[in-house]
Amino acid sequence: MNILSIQSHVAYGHVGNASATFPMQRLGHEVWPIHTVQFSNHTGYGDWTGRVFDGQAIEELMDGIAARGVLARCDGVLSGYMGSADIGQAILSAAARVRAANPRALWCCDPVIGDVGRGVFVRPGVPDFIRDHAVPAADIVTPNQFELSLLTERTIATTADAKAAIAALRRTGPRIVLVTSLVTEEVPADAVDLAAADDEGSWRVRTPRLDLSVNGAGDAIAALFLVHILETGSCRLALERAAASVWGLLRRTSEAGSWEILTVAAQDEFVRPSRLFTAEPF
Ligand code: PXL
Repeated sequence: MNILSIQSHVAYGHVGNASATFPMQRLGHEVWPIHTVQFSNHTGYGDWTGRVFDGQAIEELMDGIAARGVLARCDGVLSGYMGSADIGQAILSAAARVRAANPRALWCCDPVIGDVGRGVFVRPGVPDFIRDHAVPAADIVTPNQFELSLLTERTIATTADAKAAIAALRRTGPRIVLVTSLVTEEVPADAVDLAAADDEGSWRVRTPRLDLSVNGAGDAIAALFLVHILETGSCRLALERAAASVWGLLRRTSEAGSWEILTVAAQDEFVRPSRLFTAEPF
């Protein structure tokens, strides 16, 4: 398959395209990465160098790819960290161009806004753009709990709250929602849930909580979830596979005491996860 992946890139470490591209390639897919920013390292370090590209830079690359006559062969669009609302517009138009060329292509939008520990870490204007324009147009969205809560303007304390928020988000447009980290009152203190829903139902995978704080894992989950949806057509299988691979990746990262996820060293986890998880109805 061919996946157009429009997100940030870092030279050092693994977030954005530097987290998402290789797992998809390792699973045998062609990736067409377009970078929305090119930074030295992720913003969690507090300082970095590099620059944010603009919407025009992305349009130019889309024009060049379209000129190769290959857009009809694009099976999926993956988007993540936007950098600015102007880049968001360019992503929206890129997804529309792919869909016009291949109506079966799916757009998976990872609504990168922030997380529970760090709060909002994107520029002003980006969260509103994501809520009002990107999410409604996407086929698949992959918020973490913080982003789900912000996008739906709901407090998520219980499983019922989470289910209601997922349903509310699906009503705004996307057919499939994956919540990449869910900690509600019902989740044991030593666990983290992932939950996914589509027209057929909703499922949950419970993984042992790992004691680490790294960036870029959500970017890998969204990438893996999209390719497994494209491969299997099953939300439930895609949830199980993406959860197992990223849990294995994080376990290896935690054991190594690494500050960056071990995207390369733990690559076998993408193909044959060391531990499997079974999804339950949610
Ligand atoms: O993982 C999300 C992400 C994406 N892109 C950049 C980031 C982060 C999180 O820190 O800094 C540049």
